[in-house]
Amino acid sequence: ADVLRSYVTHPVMDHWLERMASECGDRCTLINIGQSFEGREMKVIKITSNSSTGNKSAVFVEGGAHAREWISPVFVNNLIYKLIIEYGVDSSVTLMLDNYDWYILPLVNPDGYQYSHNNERYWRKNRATTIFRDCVGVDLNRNFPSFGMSDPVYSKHPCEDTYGGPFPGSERETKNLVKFLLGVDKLHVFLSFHSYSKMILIPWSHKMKPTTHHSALKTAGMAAANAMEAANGGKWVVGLAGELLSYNAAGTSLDWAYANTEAKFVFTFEMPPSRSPPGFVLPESSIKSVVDTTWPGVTTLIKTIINTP
Ligand code: 0X9
Ligand code: ZN
Repeated sequence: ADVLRSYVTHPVMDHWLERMASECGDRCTLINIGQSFEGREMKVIKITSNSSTGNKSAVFVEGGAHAREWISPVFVNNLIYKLIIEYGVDSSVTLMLDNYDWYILPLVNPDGYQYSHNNERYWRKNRATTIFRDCVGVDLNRNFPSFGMSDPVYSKHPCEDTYGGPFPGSERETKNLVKFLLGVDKLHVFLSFHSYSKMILIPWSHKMKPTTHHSALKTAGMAAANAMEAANGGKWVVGLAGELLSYNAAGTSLDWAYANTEAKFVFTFEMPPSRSPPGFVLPESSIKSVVDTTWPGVTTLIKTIINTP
């Protein structure tokens, strides 16, 4: 299959992932982690190296938690493509795969993603029904069963865009991902791709306080930001999620992964552009340059983290 350079619908993206996995052969496995509210399969692709001796640490990558942030899944698919095609060709890819097994979920929210194609371009949440007939959807990035949920830093109202759900971890998509991640051995790195802002966010997200890993996270994030700037990606900023975005958010996958898995290198990339317009509606003609300028951020981040306990 060819690299994705357009904003495709869910069925097309799903087919693309299936083809990539089969063309990849022994180095790849597709893992169905469960179905979304509307019954779409959530598929994680596991990518390894030939020289795999087993027992490597793992990197997990998620995209498409928010339906309208289309650059996220397309970037994650480009990441998958590079890890498959450029192993043994590109030295960064080879290093990243020789040191880690990669688990990648391009679409955390397949129902919302398809709805943003068919119905409402600015849709954010999933498509679960709520107690209000006219208000659909839970913000999956407020639904992770992490602490800080008692603070009023997510919406309890089903009609709002940041509705956290009836209770933490209520959503099928969240449950599937939580269950899967708790089963990943030696998870070391957790990367979440969102848009937009050109920021690298580090925890905590539910309060403006640093974690005990703050300086290591900040150092790695700064290295990534510098690499993206050097690749003509312009200025990226790195820091506490709540501080940079000026609001706290509970129930994010970032906080949950940090608090509940072995992974302490947890980052949310708020991808380009830096402002609106175009905001979430980044033209397709920008995909290639965004991929090319963001990719060095990922490779540099991983290289900085490798061998850091
Ligand atoms: O609000 C979110 O879920 C994320 N931003 S987005 O524009 N992609 O929706 C970021 C959450 C990060 N945490 C905090 N802002 N505290
Ligand atoms: Zn988002």
